[in-house]
Amino acid sequence: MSASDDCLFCKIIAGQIPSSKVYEDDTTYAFKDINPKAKVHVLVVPKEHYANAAELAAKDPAELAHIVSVAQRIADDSFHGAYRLVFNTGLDAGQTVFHVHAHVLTGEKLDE
Ligand code: D5M
Repeated sequence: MSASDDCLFCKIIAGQIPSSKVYEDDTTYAFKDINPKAKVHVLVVPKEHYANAAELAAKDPAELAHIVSVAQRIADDSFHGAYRLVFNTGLDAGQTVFHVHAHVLTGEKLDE
């Protein structure tokens, strides 16, 4: 699936809405969350539009694995490789943007 016209994160990836970029490669984009819940809070997204983690896992599992490796790299650079990875999936789990994104929380010791 390609960019969705009314998707906030597709617009961020396309540079139509500004973001604080942390990492980018051919398939993946990472940027600082606008409402950080940890000292370092980065969103890692595939450039292709998938609604949620389950859809990404079904259609492009290699990209899902790549997102985990990008999260690891961010945590290696920020906090000796320790991090929390969250995919909110569905309205009732708090998903507000329906372009799959991994929340990478790191940069400090996290509450249990
Ligand atoms: O997470 C959606 C996340 O997206 C939430 O933590 C805020 C963040 N967000 C929303 N708009 C922006 C922009 N413009 N830049 C950076 N971060 C943003 P969810 O899991 O869907 O609740």
